[in-house]
Amino acid sequence: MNIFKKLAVTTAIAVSLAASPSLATERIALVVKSLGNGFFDAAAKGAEKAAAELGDVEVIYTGPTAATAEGQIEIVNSLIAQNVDAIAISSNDPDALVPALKKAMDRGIKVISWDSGVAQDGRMVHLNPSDTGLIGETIIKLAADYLPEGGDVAILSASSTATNQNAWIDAAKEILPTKFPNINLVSVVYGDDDSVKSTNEAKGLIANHPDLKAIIAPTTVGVVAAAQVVTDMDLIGKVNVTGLALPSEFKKFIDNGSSKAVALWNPIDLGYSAVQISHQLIKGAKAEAGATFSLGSVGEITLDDTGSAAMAAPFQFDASNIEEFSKIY
Ligand code: RAM
Repeated sequence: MNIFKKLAVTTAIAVSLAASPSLATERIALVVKSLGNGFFDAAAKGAEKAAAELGDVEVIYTGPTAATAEGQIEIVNSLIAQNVDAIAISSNDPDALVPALKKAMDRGIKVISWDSGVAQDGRMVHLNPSDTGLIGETIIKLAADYLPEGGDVAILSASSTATNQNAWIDAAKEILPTKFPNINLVSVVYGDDDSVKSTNEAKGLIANHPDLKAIIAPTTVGVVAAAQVVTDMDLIGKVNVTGLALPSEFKKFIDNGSSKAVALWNPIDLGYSAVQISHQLIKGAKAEAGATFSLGSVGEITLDDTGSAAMAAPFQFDASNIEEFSKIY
């Protein structure tokens, strides 16, 4: 008899002990497009770094197994049920997440998007890694720099609804005719940030476009898959792979010549900054046009009239520097 009473009391104490520190702790959920992506693992490292600097901040690193909006909606709903203090999301779709994120904001949860945005009414702040137009131009230039005569290029993207890749591809298409008139974009395909699908899409591009000179993959998952295909099919020197790549994952393809150069920004700084912004919103900062947010050791940003801000210019990696950066991210 008493044993049950004792157990109940012990459990109650255990619950209250666990609950009391977490009452003071801010819980910030870092929701990524999908788990198992090295880019997001690096961002999570930065998020942890910010949490450690701020103190009393817990980062919940989470995301679906596949890069879908449906998977993220389920996660957002469960974070609402857990009553987290903030949700910082890299979204698989600009619109599909809005109702769930609105519900979160209605409950007092602060919501930001980072890396890949949601529409303005689904978040308070959006943090771009870099200027969208500049990224669009950079990914084309990376191919054009090694094609003095011009030629056919194709894009292997992430998912067809990814806000960030779609914005970069639109920006690239816009400047192509004026800035790169001899570069011919023959196709855009989607590998969903999934290695197997990206590999198959890269093979399809090569089969369907015999004169293809470059594959541009503005995704760290797609770019590795494409370079592996070019390597395996003995196409090094014929098809140059470029785009946005994580140096630690991509160094071997600069080394083997399947790629001349790629670009990216610092994903650790991006995750770090997302947590810094979330923390300031929790502390009462207002997300309005002209508002300035500190990014801790990274600097600061000022919101434009869409509640967005951009970080630094993308950085280029080639044989001269990829070794050094591959040790960092
Ligand atoms: C992939 C993801 C991410 C993107 C990078 C460049 O890891 O699609 O959203 O920013 O590539």
